[in-house]
Parts: sequence; structure tokens; C-alpha cells
Amino acid sequence: MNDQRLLITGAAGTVGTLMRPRLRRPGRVLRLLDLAPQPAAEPGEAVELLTGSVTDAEVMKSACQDVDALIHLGGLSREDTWEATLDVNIGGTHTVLDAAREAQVPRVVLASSNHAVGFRTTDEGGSDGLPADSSPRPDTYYGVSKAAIEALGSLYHSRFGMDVTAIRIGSCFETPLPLGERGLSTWLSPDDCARLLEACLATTSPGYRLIWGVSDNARRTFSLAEAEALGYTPRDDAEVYAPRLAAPPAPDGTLAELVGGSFCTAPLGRHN
Ligand code: 15L
Repeated sequence: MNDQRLLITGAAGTVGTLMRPRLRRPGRVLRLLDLAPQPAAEPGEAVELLTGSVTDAEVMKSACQDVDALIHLGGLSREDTWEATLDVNIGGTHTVLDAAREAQVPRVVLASSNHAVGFRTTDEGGSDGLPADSSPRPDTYYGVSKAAIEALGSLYHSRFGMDVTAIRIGSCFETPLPLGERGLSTWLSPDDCARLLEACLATTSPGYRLIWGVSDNARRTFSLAEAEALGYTPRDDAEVYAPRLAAPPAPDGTLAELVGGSFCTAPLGRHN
């Protein structure tokens, strides 16, 4: 049987770097694409390293050849100018999806973000958590681009029958500590992120899905039900890091309750 070939865009980014060692499997080749240089293959590591942009149709066309599944992490990961956001995140995702369609890649996972709904409040979902399919309330141009990415994924499923799952990622870092108190609710541990991606790849005929990417944090305000329905079982909880945080700052009014946190007040269109 042929190896499974998994294409990951944005492979040298924060999440991509965390996923590379975690998504290695016997019988799987990781095809890793990024604009930035990537570490060379380790002995025995089944990787194919590609350099190029997700906005380049030719690059994406050859990257998608003989690919069984695609995880699209590439693009701008925070606020930037409207022009750059439009080009890289929205245009780039269109280019990626179109190349995947052309190459008949059957399974695509898209990295969306909590910032697609950053102006929702953390208590909206009650004890079940905010539903994963809450309609967009973006907090930035970046958040707008993530909502557009979700819509593109839905379109490519409906028009072309591709299985597309868009993940509204909370905060995927090694630990929730750099994010302070907010991270204790939004954290997606790297190991849980890998578990979630494996579930997205393994599930049978998901169609189009919109799910949250979050660990089973004690302070979680996002619903896990939609991801669990795909077979995701999180094992981590950011609460174990709580004692290491400095005393939490005093509440600063309603903004503290917004899903997007500091993104909700960051200047629009300013690269930060
Ligand atoms: C995101 O979408 C960003 O890519 C990431 O850098 C974090 O800021 C994260 O959201 C977050 O909300 O913590």
C-alpha cells in the first residue's frame, strides 16, 4: 500500500512547527510547505520540504500532486494591513482550495481562529460553551479573513464534494503562560492539536464542519461537542499552569469578557 501523503502549509509557523514531530507516522509522508526555511529532515524522517507561497497557484498546484489530505495553516497569524490580509489569507486560501480541488485532494483541514468570533462574549454559550458554528463577529481584519476562510471551505464542500473541516483555534502554544489568564480558557495544547488534526483526518465523510480547537480546560468557554463528534478526545487542561501565573490583573470591564481579548482593541490594519 502507498504511503499517505499529508501536505501541511505554513509548516514553519508556530502551529506547523509544533505539529511536525507530532504528525509523523509510519506509512505517512509529510509534505511541508512554507515561505521560510525549514529544518532539514532528521534521519529516518519521511518529509518532503517545499519552499513557496500559498498565494502562488503554480507552487500550490505542484504541492497538491499525489496528496491524500491537506492541512492549511499558512498565512498571516495576526492583524496586518487589509491588502496583505486579503492577499495572503483570503486569496491564499482560495488558491490552496482551488489547487486541492484540481488535484482531487479529498480531505482538507483549514486553520480558522477564535478571532472570527472575537466580538462574541465568553458567556454566550452558557455551560455548554459557545457553539462552534456561531455566526462571525470578527474582531480584526484578521478575524474577517478567518470568517472568509470558513466560507470558502463551505463553498468548496458544497460545490465540489470535498471534505473540509475549519477549526476555530483558540491559542495553540507550548503552554498557555504567555497569554496570561485568557490562555487558561483558550489554550489548545500542541498534543491536543495533533489529536484533533488526526481526528479530522480519520473521520469518515465529515462533509463540511466547523469546530473549535481547544483543550478540555477547566475555564473553557468554547463548546467541545462538535470536535468530539469527529472523534477528538482532548487530554490536556491549562488549569495545571494556573499557579505559575502572576496574580491576575483586575477585571477591566466588558472587554475582558470578549472572546478575542486584546485583538478587540488593537488598531485595525496595523501589523503588530
Ligand atoms: C490567533 O488566531 C493567533 O494566530 C495567535 O497568535 C493567538 O493570538 C491566538 O489567536 C489567540 O487568540 O490567543
